[in-house]
Amino acid sequence: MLRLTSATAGLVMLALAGPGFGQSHSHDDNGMARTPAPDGAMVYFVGLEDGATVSNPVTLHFGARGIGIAPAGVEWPNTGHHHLLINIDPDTVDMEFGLPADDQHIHFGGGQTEVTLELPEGTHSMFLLMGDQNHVPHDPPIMSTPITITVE
Ligand SMILES: [Cu+2]
Repeated sequence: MLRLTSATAGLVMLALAGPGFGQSHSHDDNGMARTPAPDGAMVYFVGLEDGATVSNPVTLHFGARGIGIAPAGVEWPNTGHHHLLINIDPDTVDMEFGLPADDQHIHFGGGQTEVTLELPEGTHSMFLLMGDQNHVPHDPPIMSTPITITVE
């Protein structure tokens, strides 16, 4: 289990309650039109290298290039908001629909660009994935290189 620090939990709660979240999707329908990714857009962890060893609390900083940050529910061109996926295989993410929200799929629907987490000791993989105003990944998805960090 992950535990958000109290300072960030409120922000995450806001993100979960934000507009556009909670729409149920059926794989029987055609999904919603995906937002095209701006050319060259990318997201990345700032100042954190693959294989790093860190200690709690762990603060992660999210970088974006070639795309702006906007809150969820706001339709502005060439923008999106960050999602942090922890211990998720990127190949298993359904890019056609809004991302789930749970301990392993953390939304930053307020436009936040950092989070402080208490992570269990051990090794964790993680990556960033941008979502549009409806929490749906862009087309093509704007995803960071996955990294693995060890918390001790
Ligand atoms: Cu989202």
